[in-house]
Amino acid sequence: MTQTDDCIFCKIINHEIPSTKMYETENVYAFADLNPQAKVHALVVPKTHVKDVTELADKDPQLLAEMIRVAHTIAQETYNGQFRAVFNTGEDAGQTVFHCHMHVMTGEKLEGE
Ligand code: DGP
Repeated sequence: MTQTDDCIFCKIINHEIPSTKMYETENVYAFADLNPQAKVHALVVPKTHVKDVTELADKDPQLLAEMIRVAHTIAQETYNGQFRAVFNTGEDAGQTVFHCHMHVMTGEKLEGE
């Protein structure tokens, strides 16, 4: 079994598990979070399996930059271009799915920091 066989986000990217698509490029998929924390809450993921953003930054910084551009596009299409981006990195930081993902929250004026 490869690392990706039991990865829920790999299954979403491969359409083995349904999701609400918000945006897609050749290398990046974005879909609605199951448990939204804002009016618009997307998960932006690289299509290749890497466990977290630190691994992605080491292996493919251009892909990380592409994810930011996708976040900006979603925020422009759904709101005024402004958004909050969060990468939970590691169990102690609240990461529960170990396929790199960026939480992108937008669609309204957000409370907190
Ligand atoms: P994190 O705690 O940073 O690892 O966030 C994982 C997020 O993934 C969490 O906000 C809920 C979301 N999530 C988990 N499983 C699914 C799923 O099957 N579909 C969708 N759309 N989101 C999911």
